[in-house]
Amino acid sequence: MLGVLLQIRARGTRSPEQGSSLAELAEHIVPHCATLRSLGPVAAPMSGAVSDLSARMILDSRGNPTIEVDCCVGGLLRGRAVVPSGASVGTHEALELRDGGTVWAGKGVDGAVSHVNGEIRDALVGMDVADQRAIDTALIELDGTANKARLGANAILGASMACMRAAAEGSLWHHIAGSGPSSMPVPQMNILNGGAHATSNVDVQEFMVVPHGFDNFPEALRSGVETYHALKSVLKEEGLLGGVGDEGGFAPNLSRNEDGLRYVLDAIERAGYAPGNQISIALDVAAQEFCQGDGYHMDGQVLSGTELGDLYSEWLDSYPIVSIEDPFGEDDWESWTEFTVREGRRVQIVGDDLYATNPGRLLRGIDLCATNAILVKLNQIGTVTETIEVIRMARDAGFGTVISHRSGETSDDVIADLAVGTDAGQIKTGAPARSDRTAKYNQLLRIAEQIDVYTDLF
Ligand code: 2PG
Ligand code: MG
Repeated sequence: MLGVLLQIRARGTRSPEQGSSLAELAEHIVPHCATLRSLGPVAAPMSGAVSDLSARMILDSRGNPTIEVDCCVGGLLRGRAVVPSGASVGTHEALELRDGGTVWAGKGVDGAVSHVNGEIRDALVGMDVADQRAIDTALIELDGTANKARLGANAILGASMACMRAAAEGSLWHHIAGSGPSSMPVPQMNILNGGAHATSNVDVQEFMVVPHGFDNFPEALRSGVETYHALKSVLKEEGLLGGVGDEGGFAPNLSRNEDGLRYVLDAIERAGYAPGNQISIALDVAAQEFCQGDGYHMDGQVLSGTELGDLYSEWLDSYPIVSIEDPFGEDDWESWTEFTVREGRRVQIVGDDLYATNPGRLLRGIDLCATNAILVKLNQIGTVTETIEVIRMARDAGFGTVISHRSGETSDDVIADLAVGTDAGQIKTGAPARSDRTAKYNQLLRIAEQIDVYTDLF
């Protein structure tokens, strides 16, 4: 399979007897099933019924409303979760319910909040908080739509994640992993922001550094942070230093997109690291954002999918790029396959908008050899159980798995534990700046005190 070169699967296999963890829960899920109803029984070691569930509106990192859910067991607050929100949102994602109208510029979440405080609370109170599968199945059935449009994926995911947190005794990553493998993920750190996350002229949404050539996570993180600061110096010298984008990376205007690669490469060297050996580059092109009827509008040109793929191949020849996310539009399957067949042995090709963490779309991608990796976002699909199912399916196909934040985030750090507890191998969570981004890195530093497995994936 195309992911072989990346040796992602070499990171360990899972035993079929994995206790009652969420990872094991996913293990039991028949990969091609459309619903969760057919799951086999899973033991629930931690008991306790949900005694209350309640939601409120809080603000995210862009100053937009989002939903926070509290889960009580035995009358005590045991789990709290906040739902993130995207800017470059794929068409195939589960629906994020917003109120519309003029209040909060249409982005209010009063409807989603009232769904949690009403129907969802009524359905979940009394259920065993440790039975994530039953909780998520109840949520899916209660909603009754294919894309969670009735109750809202934000309402559903908030409830699902709050229950997961409430069920965890001790570390969340350990609760997720159970007796299965866990590891510190290699981060993709978005230090130069463009696309929908910045007001610059840069089409490529994310220029990231990937500190893979290190013995442990804290050292890798430090090298990425030092490179972030080095990039600031590089851009300052060039007279290009302005503000930062939504994910904390610098957001300069550039003459052409390739300049972003050049500046990031300069920064890696200036920070004293070996490009390609210690730190490489990853891109999230988010090409759907500049895909129009007549082709891809980049650098003032209109390119076909084949021409855009050729441009990426030139970049691969010239820069230490290990991963390209969303190089083509979300429905341009042909271009994806053409590029992956040609380049999938020398670069990780990640589907984000293409898959939208949706098992059906992932299966199509596996069949078509459209990518060799998937980006995983909890709120694209809407429940914890379905997310872990998708991770399992991807791993079984030999795909790389990258657990991801959204551009609209909060201090909720659940993706750090999810990445570790599912042994995903990679995490994408922005620049090492702004507390909505550093919350995840800081949680990973805490977890690194307990786990030292850090594998060089590239
Ligand atoms: C992406 C994400 C996160 P958004 O495209 O991968 O970086 O952006 O949340 O805006 O979809
Ligand atoms: Mg993306």
